Amino acid sequence: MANLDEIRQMTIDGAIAGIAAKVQEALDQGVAAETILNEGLVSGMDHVGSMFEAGEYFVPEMLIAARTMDNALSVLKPHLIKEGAEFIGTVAIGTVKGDLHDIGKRLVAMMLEGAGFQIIDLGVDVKPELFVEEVRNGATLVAVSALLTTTMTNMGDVAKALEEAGLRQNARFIVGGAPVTEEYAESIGADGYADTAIAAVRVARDLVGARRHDPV
Ligand code: B1M
Repeated sequence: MANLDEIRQMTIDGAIAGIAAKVQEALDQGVAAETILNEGLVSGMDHVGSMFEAGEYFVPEMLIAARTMDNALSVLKPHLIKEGAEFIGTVAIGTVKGDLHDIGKRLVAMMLEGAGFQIIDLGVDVKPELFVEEVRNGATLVAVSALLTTTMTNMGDVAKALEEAGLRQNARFIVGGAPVTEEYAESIGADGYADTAIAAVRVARDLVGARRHDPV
């Protein structure tokens, strides 16, 4: 579809100024928000990553692509989340310590918010202690994102910190992000793993819903 190809290409080119109007145009033509996200923006971002690996793009180009995606998401957000969902619980979400990637994490936060979670977004490069603090304050779900093979190894520290604070049973712990796998999630003692933002909602609902029925 012409618009999706254009949106993909604009993401690759870093068309910060024009992307919002193009996304709105696609929405007006009836293209689903999820399709615009996955086949336009995320596909474009994957290509940016490939160009970086090939030495054709550098960090500044990745940053410009990220800002382009930010502008697109501001238009897409109301279409990706459903209003008026029943409150399910509070989630403390962040990108793991050492990692500055935040687009995927923000997408997960957006979807969880739409599903009825209250969101405490701790940002990027989040120390384990900050998650612990939010669980102490009542968060029932901890969601951690990692985009680097070198930083995903820090995810286990979040589970350890919760354990050491005596709060591991107070919240469910889910992880995700491009390099993370289900096996890895299990190996660090996570309660759940999701490969996409939409899958994260399903996993979060299952875990927090199930926990509500646990005898305490
Ligand atoms: Co970086 N970067 N980056 N980068 N960057 C990647 C991740 C990389 C794969 C590019 C590549 O080489 N192909 C590569 C990692 C290689 C590896 O470790 N295997 C890489 C690298 C090497 C680096 C630096 C080290 C580069 C350098 O400095 N030499 C550096 C690291 C800085 C740091 O973090 N300490 C770096 C920096 C950056 C920028 C800051 C410039 C920028 C990020 C800006 C920002 O986020 N505001 C950036 C970008 C933009 C990328 C790429 C191109 C795009 C990432 C993105 O936003 N994708 C990326 C290549 C790629 O992903 N193909 C790349 C779109 C987003 C929607 O997808 O985040 O995967 P994603 O989220 C998905 C799923 O993973 C999932 O849901 C989302 C969709 O549904 N998901 C979850 C994510 N979190 C989840 C949590 C969940 C569940 C699902 O539950 C809790």
